[in-house]
Amino acid sequence: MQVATSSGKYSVKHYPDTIQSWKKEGNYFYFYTSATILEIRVISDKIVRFRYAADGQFQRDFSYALSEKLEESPENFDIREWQESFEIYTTAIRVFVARENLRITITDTEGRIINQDETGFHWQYYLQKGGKIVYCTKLIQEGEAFYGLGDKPTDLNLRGKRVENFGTDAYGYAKDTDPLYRNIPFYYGLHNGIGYGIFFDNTFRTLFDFGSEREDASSFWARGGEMNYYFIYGPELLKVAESYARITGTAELPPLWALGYHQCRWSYFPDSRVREIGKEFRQRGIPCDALYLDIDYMDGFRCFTWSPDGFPDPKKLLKDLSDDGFKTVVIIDPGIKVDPDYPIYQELVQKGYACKRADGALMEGDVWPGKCAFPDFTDPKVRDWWAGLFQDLTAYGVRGVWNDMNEPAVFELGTFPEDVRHDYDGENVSHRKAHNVYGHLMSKATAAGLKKHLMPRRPFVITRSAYSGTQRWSSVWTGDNMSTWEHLWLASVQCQRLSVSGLSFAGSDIGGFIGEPSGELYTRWIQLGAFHPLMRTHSASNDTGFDQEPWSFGPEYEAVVKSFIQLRYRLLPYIYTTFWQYAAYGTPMLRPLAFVAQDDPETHDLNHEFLLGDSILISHVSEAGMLEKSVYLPEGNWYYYFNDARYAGKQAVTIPTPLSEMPIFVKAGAVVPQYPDMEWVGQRKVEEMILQVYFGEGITHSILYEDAGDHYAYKTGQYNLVRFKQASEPGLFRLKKKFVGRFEADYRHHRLKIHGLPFRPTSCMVDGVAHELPAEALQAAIVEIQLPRNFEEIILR
Ligand code: MIG
Repeated sequence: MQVATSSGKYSVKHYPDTIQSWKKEGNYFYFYTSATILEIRVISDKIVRFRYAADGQFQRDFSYALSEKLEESPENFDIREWQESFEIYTTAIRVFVARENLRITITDTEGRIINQDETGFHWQYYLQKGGKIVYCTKLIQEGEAFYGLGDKPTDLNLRGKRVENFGTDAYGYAKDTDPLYRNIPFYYGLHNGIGYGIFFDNTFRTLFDFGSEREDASSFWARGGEMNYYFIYGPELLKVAESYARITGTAELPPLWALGYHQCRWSYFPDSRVREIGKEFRQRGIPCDALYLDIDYMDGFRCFTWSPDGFPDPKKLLKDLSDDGFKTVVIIDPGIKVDPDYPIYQELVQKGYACKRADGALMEGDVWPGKCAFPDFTDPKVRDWWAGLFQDLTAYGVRGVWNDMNEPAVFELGTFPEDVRHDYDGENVSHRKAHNVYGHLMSKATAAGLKKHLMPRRPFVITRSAYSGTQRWSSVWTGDNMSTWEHLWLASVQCQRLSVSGLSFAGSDIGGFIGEPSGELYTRWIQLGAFHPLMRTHSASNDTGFDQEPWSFGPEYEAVVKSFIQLRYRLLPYIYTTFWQYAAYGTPMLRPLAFVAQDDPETHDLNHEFLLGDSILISHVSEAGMLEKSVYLPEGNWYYYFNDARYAGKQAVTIPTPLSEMPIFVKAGAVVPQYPDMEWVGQRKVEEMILQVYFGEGITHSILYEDAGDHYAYKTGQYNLVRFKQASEPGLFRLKKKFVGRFEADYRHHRLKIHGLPFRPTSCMVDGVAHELPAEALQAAIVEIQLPRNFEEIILR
């Protein structure tokens, strides 16, 4: 790779020479070559960090990505010396460091190669900009597939591609556009059934090549900073995801309403239009929880103000909306209008909180408000100040904040020039180093402010730009997509990719942001969106007056759209449980099939099929006029959601796809908890928790997590974790239930709906006592039984 320098002589690559000495300090190992140092830190039996000082000294060990509580558990590790190498070993892996050139080979305890350097660590001087370009190059193993890296709009498997992280306002991006908004320098490798991950924690522009430059080599590099990566062994890909979350942190539980349906537009204006939209939802009985105000709600696009003409009485508006069950989310951009009469601008400049150019001039650039200055979110004082600004918004009743344009985007320039200075928590760096964390830190400050001022309510934040770790405080959406079938496909791969990149709480602008979808496209998109952790329609059809609401395409489409939004609400307990798994363990909510069945190579290149949570498989319809679809089912048995037909896995099956259906399958043995119909979260007390139970032979575990859906009482034990175990056999259905926790749910009973019983039961025992049921109930296709909430076991035979 040649660097854009004026003279070729700068592009010489330097490689480490022989190890001359080494030392061990606790769980840190240091290897010294004549001019460079390699540090290896054992974090756990499966997580090891590599840091390479090409300068012969390490930089400040500081990261915006890391969870504050990165727990080390290095146990039973040590080092052995061999003639050719050093071997650091744990109970799960062996890391070999070649004496000759610091090349790394990592194997499992049986000696199977997990990951191996090709040329390994190397660097180039970057004379024009300063510092070094730092590289690491590895061998691609046979059949290796690569995943991860945030929002790249391309096939899930990145083999053969090169991608780049440099947050960009990618209005109307297309398939393969790169870079996009997010900067997630984390990828997975999968070969021979072995999965691992590499998190390259470097905030400069980073690049990753998976065999595009040279077929058998993968590389990652950064235009500055240090070679600093975490190696994570699985071997299960989902375990790698969980370890990545251990490093970069997990999300907090959102308010339950945030998992409902969101309606957005650029812009609903004025307030009367917002009220109309709200009324339409309620009159038509289409569930909806969140309404968004895009930039026009502000006074001349001044953040933290309200348009006196359009929104003269925001408090009243938000109160009325709230009485109708709507939570209001408002947009806040980073650009602060240069206006001497605008108090926030005055403070920003007087306090010295705005970003400055290298020579001290204010960093000014045009965005929506015209000329703007920009807070330096890399300064902790600025983040505190910013957090404080949310006091008034929350007092008006705002329940969520939407951070846009935070790549950061500037109209004439694209983004900030590289000379712009940033505090970077005391380090004082140029924009080259701070660019990829600007949106990450803006959303961090926003979330901190919202959390503080909404207390005891839970905040909801959605951001466009992100770095590794943003999941700790914000959700994301895929940005300015288009109303095309290709973009529907992209939305699916992007949300899956974000999910395995730590950012599960993601969605796309349903129907497409730019352009006008047909009723069919909108409907197919709603169907997919119903299974994305964040479900939001958004569009930019401001000038054309085109509407993009669930009822905009006529009654035939409206009916299907409504049925899928209703299904979303019925599934809320299941989706919330899946979110809890993500919040507790970092398990991705959307799981590409390669992550569910990594031993089955058929799954490695599947782009448009995924599991939401443990039991629901989705294969969305992504072409116009598609009347049937071939769906690959991984190992196990699967029920087609709409008719309970049962299919064996490890094969492709063809499913009819009338507009009213999309291939949805439920894993045999699963218990899927459901709510009764509701139009918004908190509309009324939940009277029963429905348990959709799918007969499956053998033992299957399912869970239900529940709490108040808001506030923090769950942190002190006010939650229930309900565990189901189905242990059925031919001629016998048996479901056991256990729970821990002390949350008092509103409902008193469960309604079991047992699907797919392969026999006609004649008796029903509940907790050891015969439970009388009318013969018709027992003989029905779906056996329906109401049981007290505290039942522990049911047996049908
Ligand atoms: O330059 O606020 O991605 O969702 O509606 C466009 C107006 C600015 C871009 C966001 C989009 C939002 C729009 N914004």
